[in-house]
Amino acid sequence: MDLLSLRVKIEVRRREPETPLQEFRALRYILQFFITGSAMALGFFLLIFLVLGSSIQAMSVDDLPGWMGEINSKKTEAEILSQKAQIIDPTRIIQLAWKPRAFLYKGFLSDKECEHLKQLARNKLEKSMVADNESGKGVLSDIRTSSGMFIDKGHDEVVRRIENRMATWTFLPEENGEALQVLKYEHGEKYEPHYDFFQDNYNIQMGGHRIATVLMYLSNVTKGGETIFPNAPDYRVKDDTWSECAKRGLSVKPIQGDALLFFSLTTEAKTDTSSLHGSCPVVAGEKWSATKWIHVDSFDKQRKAGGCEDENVSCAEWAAMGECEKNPSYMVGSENNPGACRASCRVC
Ligand SMILES: O=C(O)CCC(=O)C(=O)O
Repeated sequence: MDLLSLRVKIEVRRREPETPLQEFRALRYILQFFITGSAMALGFFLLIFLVLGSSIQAMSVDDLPGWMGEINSKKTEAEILSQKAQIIDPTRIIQLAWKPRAFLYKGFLSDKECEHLKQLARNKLEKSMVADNESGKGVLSDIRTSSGMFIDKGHDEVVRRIENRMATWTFLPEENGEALQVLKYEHGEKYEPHYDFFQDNYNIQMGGHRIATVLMYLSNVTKGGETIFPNAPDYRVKDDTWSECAKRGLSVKPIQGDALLFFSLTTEAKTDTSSLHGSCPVVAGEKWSATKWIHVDSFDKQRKAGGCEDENVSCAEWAAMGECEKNPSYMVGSENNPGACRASCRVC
């Protein structure tokens, strides 16, 4: 056989069609290649996903700057809590009435905060007093039969946080608030309807009238203990879950954690008689509440009667604009309640 015919024979052999077994093997290799490749790729992505997932879970919102719109990622727990304390959720606020202006904030305090305030008060409760209309001094009275005590402003971190939250909600500065009063009403105890604005010349000297009150409920009450506004209409049909007393006017059931904000002065800064309010007697269970009275002016800074100082850096400017004549109660005041710009108004 010459070389040429041998080559032709080899070529012919090479081009011989593959047997079905050979075709099957080739197909199997291709399939194996694809399946192994896809499984490896899938495994690789799964691994990446697991590693990333667990590290994201281990991070908090504070490890991901900007993740939830926050600005500073390195904060202490106290800072985070106080930042949260500032957050007011408008979806939890119910506008109850415009006369008086009254709003209910559902879940304003956490259960822990309620417990904390009750714990601070528990061993220090004394029979409540009311302000005497003549002298303004505290006196015992049948009008109010609860027991109470005061927690100093800024007493601890929790109290500071709550006071800060109240200032944010009411848009009224913390310095205008009195110390927090915690009250406990037992069976049959009540607070007859009264005004929070003053009718005496003594109390008004410190911070002027009380403009608003924040009343926080620290417990649930089985029956009774509702806060009532007898001069404000309430068109709801009240079933047997309400006490008889609560059926005479706008009333609010004490629910642990809820806070009631109402204003004792109108938007024209006049005393609002529709703000008459009280606490119905407790019929079953006991009622705990905490009250913050807020004044029109700073309660922390006590004015010295007869003193001759400007209390605001803008006094001279306001006086030059004629405010001493246009706004005498604030600028000049009276002997018992001196104004803020006596020096610039030249009345001392
Ligand atoms: O406890 C209440 O519902 C009313 C309390 C109150 O009237 C007050 O503290 O001024």
